[in-house]
Amino acid sequence: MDDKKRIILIGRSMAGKTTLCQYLNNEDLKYHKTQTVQLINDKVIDTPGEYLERTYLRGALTVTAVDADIIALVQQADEAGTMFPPGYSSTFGKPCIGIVTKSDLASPKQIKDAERYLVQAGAEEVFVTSSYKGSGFKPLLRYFETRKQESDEGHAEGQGYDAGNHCRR
Ligand SMILES: Nc1nc2c(ncn2[C@@H]2O[C@H](COP(=O)(O)OP(=O)(O)O)[C@@H](O)[C@H]2O)c(=O)[nH]1
Ligand SMILES: [Mg+2]
Repeated sequence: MDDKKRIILIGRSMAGKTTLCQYLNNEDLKYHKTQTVQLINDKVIDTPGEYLERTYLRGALTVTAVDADIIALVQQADEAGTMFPPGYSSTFGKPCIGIVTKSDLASPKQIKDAERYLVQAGAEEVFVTSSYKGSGFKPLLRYFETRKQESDEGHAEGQGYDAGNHCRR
């Protein structure tokens, strides 16, 4: 039985997705080292920024996201504007969160704007992180924990599908 969560990272090139992916897998291992179950380790699906940036490739994201339990929209904290249209999350019909990356580079106002873009895109919760400073990951892991408990209560059996480690994009 496989009870880990699959989370797909969607965001533009250089937003920090691959770094985040590697960091999350590591943190998950550390956070849960006294327990037998990791929540997301090796279950973070990285995607190329081109899938979001080129309109004709956006369909590929929808297809890749079929294997995911949670959609994570990734927005770099100091990016002016956003690639995510309002209501974008409804494309996927799955729980959607927002992750602001590189908070170490941004002003408080820039971080607020990034959070707002993600909420407008349909993120039910937004997490502000920095992979360089290692900040913001505990609340994210707690979110996955809550999600896992909810699905444990819902149905006992997982799918048994092994997505493997998809960090290397
Ligand atoms: N300052 C800062 N730079 C970061 C952070 N995370 C990633 N980067 C840098 O941003 C660049 C793009 O990161 P990458 O993970 O490859 O982005 P991707 O294209 O979205 O996969 C790299 O040079 C990273 O070192 C962060 O939290 N803070
Ligand atoms: Mg990448």
